[in-house]
Amino acid sequence: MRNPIRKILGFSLPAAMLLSAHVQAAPSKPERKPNIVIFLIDDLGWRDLGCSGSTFYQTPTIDRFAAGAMRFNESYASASICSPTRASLLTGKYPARLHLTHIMGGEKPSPKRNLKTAGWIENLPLPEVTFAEVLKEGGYATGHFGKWHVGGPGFTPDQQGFDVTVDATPAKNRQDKNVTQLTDAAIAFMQAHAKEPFLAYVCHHTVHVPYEADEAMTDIYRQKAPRTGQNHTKMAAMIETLDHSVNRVLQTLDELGLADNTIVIFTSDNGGLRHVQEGKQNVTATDNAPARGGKAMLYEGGIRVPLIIKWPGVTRPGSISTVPVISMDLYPTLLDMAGLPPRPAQHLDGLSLAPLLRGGETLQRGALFWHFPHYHSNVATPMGSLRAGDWKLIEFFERNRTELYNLKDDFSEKHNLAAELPEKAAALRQQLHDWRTSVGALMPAANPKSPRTPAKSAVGTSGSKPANSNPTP
Ligand SMILES: [Ca+2]
Repeated sequence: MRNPIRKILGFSLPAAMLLSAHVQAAPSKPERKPNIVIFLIDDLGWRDLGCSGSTFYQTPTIDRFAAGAMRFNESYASASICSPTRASLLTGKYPARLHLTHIMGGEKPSPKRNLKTAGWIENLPLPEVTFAEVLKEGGYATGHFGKWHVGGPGFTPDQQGFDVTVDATPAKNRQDKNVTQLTDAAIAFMQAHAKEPFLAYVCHHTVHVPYEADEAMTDIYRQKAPRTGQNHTKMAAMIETLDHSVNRVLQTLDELGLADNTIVIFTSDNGGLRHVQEGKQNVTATDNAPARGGKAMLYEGGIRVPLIIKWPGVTRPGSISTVPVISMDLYPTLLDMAGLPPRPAQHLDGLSLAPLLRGGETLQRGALFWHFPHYHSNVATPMGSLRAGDWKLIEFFERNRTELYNLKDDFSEKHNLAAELPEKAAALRQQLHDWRTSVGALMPAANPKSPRTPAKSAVGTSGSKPANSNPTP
């Protein structure tokens, strides 16, 4: 048989040389690292978007964005309140491992409480290497816009890898939780760094209390608010304003010609707040149904959050993952997507979601854990939890009591199976205790000033002082 190559060239070349000649003939452009935009929303519940089932809130931009991205239907926050989730996301570690398990300014020990709250740190230690520091080292311009809440003076975003940090200026009569101001700053940053890879970490203060919204927009929702369920008109207006922010940022990426090389992530720091005091009334802030509970609780409503990721050219538009994932997974995921080597000594508790974003269906992980050894107003007492497969166990430390649910059969956590399945409950409880020991979690102590003495076994032995405690206000 005649060699077709020889026929064309008049002489024969080894195949490898031909391949090499071909590659050299068409040099590819040097690959530019993808830009990264992360929206971290405050207190936005898992069902507070049109694409996740809300019929009252209007989020056309985020819904359209989700239709072109991957949505994680079983996404969790690392904690049911702000600061621990934020610290966890930045470091890739469980809040319990960081000993940053409560909010800045959280409830201190009180003689009225049954347990003496565990110690915690309020300032994320500077030796923690945040994902921003790694991206900065990797050549990224890094900007932080909005809420920080993991450290006071000396522990600010510029100390943790952000070149630029802009927070909102509190202003009288503001109508939008400073969403417009922060969006303007993020857009100016993206425009200024359009020619180099950038990370824009947009941490809106919305939709946290106090509720502030444009009156005309609120009025439109007043006309159509249902009597029950999601019906808070200012919340609806705040969510619409948030949608406008996302729209402006995505439009800017289009205008700069960067949309095809920008990873966009949208998520929240904890579940939706269920009730808010307005005057003498306790009204519905948002409704996480069919999930039970809300912010500060370890029921699904307190820890389930939206997570939508668009990795252009990789994620299949409109795809949905049902693998349980958690805030600290974002750190190794970001390094993976940016083509940077992992930092396994840092993001100890996170797993890269890149395999799922590429279309895979599993992650090699046994269970997810939560630890809240504190009190939070009248909503939360000290507790811990784990999810393993379809099983969910919550341990309440005050009463030394557990609740066990099968989320597949009972997503709303209505039927406590702890008494029915004592062996299952005991095994999961042991798994939770073993995990606490493995991460050095701090436990509440008995409160000698309390009129009631808690059951002894509910109180931990890990001590109540954080080992690396830094000054707390
Ligand atoms: Ca929050």
